[in-house]
Amino acid sequence: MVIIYGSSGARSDRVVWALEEAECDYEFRKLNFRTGEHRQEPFLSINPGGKVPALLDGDLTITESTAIVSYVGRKYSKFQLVPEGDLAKQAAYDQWTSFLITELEQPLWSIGKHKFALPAEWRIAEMLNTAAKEFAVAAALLAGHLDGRDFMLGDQFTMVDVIAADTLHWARRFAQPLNSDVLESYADRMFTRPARKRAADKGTVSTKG
Ligand SMILES: N[C@@H](CCC(=O)N[C@@H](CS)C(=O)NCC(=O)O)C(=O)O
Repeated sequence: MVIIYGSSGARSDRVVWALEEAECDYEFRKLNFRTGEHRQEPFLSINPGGKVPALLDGDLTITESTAIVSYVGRKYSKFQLVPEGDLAKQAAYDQWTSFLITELEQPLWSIGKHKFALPAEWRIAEMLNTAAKEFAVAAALLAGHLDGRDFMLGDQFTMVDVIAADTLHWARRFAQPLNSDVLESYADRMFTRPARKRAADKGTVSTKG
């Protein structure tokens, strides 16, 4: 059984959702951020960066949420949650994964950090407008891509949908407008998937938003 270290509302949400999509047995180990459990041993020996998610699968330790989500999809390949064989589809999967973490999540996380996550004395209010503009540009691009498509790669759900929808869920939680009916309805559709609901019922992921 795989072990996933995380905290509800953290990037471990996307991994738990991915594990549910893959119908993989897992044990969720919740770290208490308030007491700084993630910055102490034994967790630091698992991820010296002190961040979640981290996944243990036998002797293998993986960090970085998008890498873990893709690993889960590849390991449970019978569900075809990560493209195999078709080079163009693989490239599209990689392209959108990179876009989501570097173009969409990055300004959103800047907003989160400077609104509430960083210690108050580190926050820079002037960051917020710039990050909101950058987020709006990326969100508009994503909306253009999803217009007329059911899923990120067209007609088939893949793990890149987990990353996209989880990031849109963050935007909702941070009260960052999506300004797009396409994105709103896509996020709603993804969040009513049985696997995401199972994760929510287990209490390991955020349902706010
Ligand atoms: N790029 C990493 C980011 C991981 C990350 O920043 N995790 C946050 C929770 S969402 C964390 O553990 N923060 C604790 C801290 O920085 O002290 C990923 O995608 O997994």
